[in-house]
Amino acid sequence: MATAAAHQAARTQAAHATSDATGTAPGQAPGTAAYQTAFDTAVAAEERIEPRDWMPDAYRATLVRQIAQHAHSEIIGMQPEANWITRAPSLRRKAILMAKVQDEAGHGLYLYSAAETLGTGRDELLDKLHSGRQKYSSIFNYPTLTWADVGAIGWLVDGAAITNQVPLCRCSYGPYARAMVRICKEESFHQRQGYELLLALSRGTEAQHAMAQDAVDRWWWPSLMMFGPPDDESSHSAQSMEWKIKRHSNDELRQRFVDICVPQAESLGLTLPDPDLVWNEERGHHDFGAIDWTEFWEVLKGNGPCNEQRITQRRQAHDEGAWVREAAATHAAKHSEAKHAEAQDSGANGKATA
Ligand code: FAQ
Repeated sequence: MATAAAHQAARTQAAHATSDATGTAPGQAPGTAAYQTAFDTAVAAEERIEPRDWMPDAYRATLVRQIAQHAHSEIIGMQPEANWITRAPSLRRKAILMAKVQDEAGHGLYLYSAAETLGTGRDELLDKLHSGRQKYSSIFNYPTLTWADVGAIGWLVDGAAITNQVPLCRCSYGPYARAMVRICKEESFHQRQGYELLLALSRGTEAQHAMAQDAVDRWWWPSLMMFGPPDDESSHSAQSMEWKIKRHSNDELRQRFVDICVPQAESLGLTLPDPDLVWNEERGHHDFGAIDWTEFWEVLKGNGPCNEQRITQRRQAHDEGAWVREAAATHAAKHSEAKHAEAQDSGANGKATA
């Protein structure tokens, strides 16, 4: 309550400053400084910034960048796993995988909607994705070579996503934080299905165990890269943490993920492909080997194994869906015309009887 009161006071001050043009720094619009104070107070007090609140332009731009990149990752991320739907080894596995891939589409929708609350439409964001002006997560530029890759994605990629995204449930921007609550619940199911799938393979025949190990060998390092560049090369972290968009640095979350995975790998009977992975008593964390950041930056530049395939397939899916978008828009226009006519009719009737 105390924090809400502080925020309210700052807002009142901002409103007052706007009306009498006080609290204005040189070069700022009247009242901007007071709005900035209200914003800073709200962020410091752990209050949520909502779509109609004033926010700095750079805060808005950072959110659009991150949320768009996140949304794009969800929909591009459908491709590697969808590759295995027709070849899932049983009806049960197929049903689970279909549900998971559909969930990813849903996550994309929540996130594009969150970006829309910042004044950036889905068409514009998709256009930027298709023309390479916006990114999606590096992880989805690797191929899914065997059925075990579906398990490795669930365990490691969804596991990394949860580690990164649970703190985003406390992001300072309300719509993004609320979208993340539901997404994280679903990601937990995804992570469990991957773990269970890998466990079945690991405890299966020798060939199945080898397939599971091979998948983990290939997905481990790219999963660590998902958390982004090391802190000293992360251009956005410091500002994003100050704004409480991000709550932890890239390296902190990466370390948390490694510490979570080590005992899970032991339970799975699989080995993480890092000879330098060792418990450090002093730090209370696992030390781990050097990440190949050259590979990460190359993937970001478009030179990963599947970059071209992923974006080509995405553009094709978008073009093939044009008729659905047109039909939906026509239906919505007819529906709104009918509603409008109905409202006019009842207005006219109301006047006639008055
Ligand atoms: N891939 O300054 P930072 C999922 C870029 S969802 C590509 O550290 P920031 C679910 C970054 O954009 C996975 N680019 O950046 C699923 C920036 O470039 P820019 C996606 C990356 O934003 C599972 C530059 O490097 N999750 O997996 C990556 O502070 C299975 C400098 O980096 C999210 O998007 C990367 N990995 O921190 C779906 C979570 N890392 O924009 C289907 C939300 C960094 O200046 C199947 N996002 N870059 O040109 C975040 O938490 C943050 O944006 C980070 C990056 C942590 C990813």
